[in-house]
Amino acid sequence: MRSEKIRKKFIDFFLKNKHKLVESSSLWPKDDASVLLTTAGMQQFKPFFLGIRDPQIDLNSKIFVSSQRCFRTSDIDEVGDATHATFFEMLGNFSIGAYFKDEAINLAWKFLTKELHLNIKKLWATYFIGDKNVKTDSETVKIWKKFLPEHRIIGYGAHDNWWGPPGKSGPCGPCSEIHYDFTSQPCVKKEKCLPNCECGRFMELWNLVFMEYYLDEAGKLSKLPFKNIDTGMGLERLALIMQKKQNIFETDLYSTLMLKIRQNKIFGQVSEIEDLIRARIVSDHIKGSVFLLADGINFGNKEQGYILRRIFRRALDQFQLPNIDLNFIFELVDVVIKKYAKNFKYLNHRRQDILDQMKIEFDQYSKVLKLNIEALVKKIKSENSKKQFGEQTGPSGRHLSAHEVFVLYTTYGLSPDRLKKIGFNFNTNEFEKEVEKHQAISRAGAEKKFGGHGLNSSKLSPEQKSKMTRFHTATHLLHQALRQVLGKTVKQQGSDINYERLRFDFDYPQKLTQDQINQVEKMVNDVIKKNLPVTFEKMTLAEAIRRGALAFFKEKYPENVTVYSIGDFSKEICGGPHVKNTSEIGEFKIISEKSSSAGIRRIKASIQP
Ligand code: ALA
Repeated sequence: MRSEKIRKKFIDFFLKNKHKLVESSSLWPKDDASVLLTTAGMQQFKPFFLGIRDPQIDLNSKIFVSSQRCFRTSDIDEVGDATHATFFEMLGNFSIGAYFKDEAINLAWKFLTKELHLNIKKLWATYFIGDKNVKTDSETVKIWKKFLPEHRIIGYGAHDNWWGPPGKSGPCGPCSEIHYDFTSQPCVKKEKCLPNCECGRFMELWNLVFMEYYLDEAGKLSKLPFKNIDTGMGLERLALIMQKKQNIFETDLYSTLMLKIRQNKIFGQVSEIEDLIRARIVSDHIKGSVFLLADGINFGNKEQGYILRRIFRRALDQFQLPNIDLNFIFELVDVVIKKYAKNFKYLNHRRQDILDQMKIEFDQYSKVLKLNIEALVKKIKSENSKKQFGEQTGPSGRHLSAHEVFVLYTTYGLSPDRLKKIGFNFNTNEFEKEVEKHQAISRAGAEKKFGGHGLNSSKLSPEQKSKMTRFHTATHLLHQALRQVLGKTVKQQGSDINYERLRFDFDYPQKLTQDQINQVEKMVNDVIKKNLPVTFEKMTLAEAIRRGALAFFKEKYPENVTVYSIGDFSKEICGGPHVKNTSEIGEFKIISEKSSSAGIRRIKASIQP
């Protein structure tokens, strides 16, 4: 069964069970500062889990199915083995306060055994044994006993059976995993060879998360407004089982890529196993690069751009120098696009941009590879010892401090993988911590920029502040007008204001027509001319949602919120500040409308006095 069919079977099964299909969201979750990339199907449902948006109002359903594109850096060092990838697709079903454990387990069981006819004897389940905060999940055990013998239902602690939150805070909960048993022969661990054993006998297939908790930044656990379901099953892993393969790279999701890479002998004289592992790394990393670029991420030294640069250069690092050939990389890009374009239609439109960006990065990295690395290392080491910065490593020798690796990386683009390859040693964990430290600093900057509109900055003149306030109110009008003209599914994905223009990102699958742009602009100006009062009220979050206020989630909203209303036209949860009357805004003009990334449009607008 090819992957296309498996994906379709999954979606059709849940459609038949009354779920609503939602498209995969972007790999770049722009409105959520708590994560860098989309790592799970639940990402786009977070505002619903948190209770700050109502799925019934937004999407006219409470239960959903999706095949979500995901990217996880946590598994980067695992890539090359049988089952790990950085980019993958997650098949999932979701319930926002509708069904819970019983139905979720029943549905999963039915799909695997009745639709796909998996051998029941191969399936095991796990559950959460409890900890000091949450008790043993005996309800789940009871449900599984309807389907599985007791010895194949195994309890684990939070390490294995508590999922989330992705990032430091967010929705989370105990989970139950379904594992596939490749052989019934236990390893040397004998009766302790159980799901999660590292011998390779078991593969985690499907994770059912009972998402009813919220973890805040301080580590405090509280209940979410509803008991939700979030499930995820890797399409690649399911394909491995359905296609009776030994590893995901032999499934149709990778086979053409793998064949092309291995036929071209790009790695030089390496052992068979080394050749295989390098081919897996290249196929995963090129695929991941294509998808990250397609979602509008560009190569860089920070945040998402850092991740993209890291995997793309790591793919190039596998080649034997000087065999790297950009045209060959481009051929691989086309293999990826061809394989996925039916399901991810935007890939074809993004192709040229992907190739252009890759060329720039490729040229830049080629220059780096020609540098005299030994001399650079020497230079950095001597600078480091002068500054007495962090761990001291001495002017010579092959050991580098985390900070030195970081500087070599950010200043010269020398990837840690390449440094290791040419014989330098350093502590990778310490290096990752150094990166994380810098990511955190830049993220904190981004959050500040997002939250406060910079209005408190003392550098702004009173005129500039007043203009930004007018832009802020105009942004609410624009948001509402877009929803009226294009439909209720339009949601804000990002907003940025300075005293010259407003910028507004929202999800919408295609370019707006000139007629739609005109209609939106006119609607905003008509409201402005009506001299509507802008008022605010404080209320509970639940009340705000009940009254239909729009919310733009980033973090969890507090229990009490401020709702700004502009006449009857718009109602939004917001911290302000706003003008008192729309007449203060002036004439609203849309300057541009274009794509900001896959499925996201960006409008820039100005106001005339
Ligand atoms: N969110 C869950 C996971 O990623 C389903 O495993």
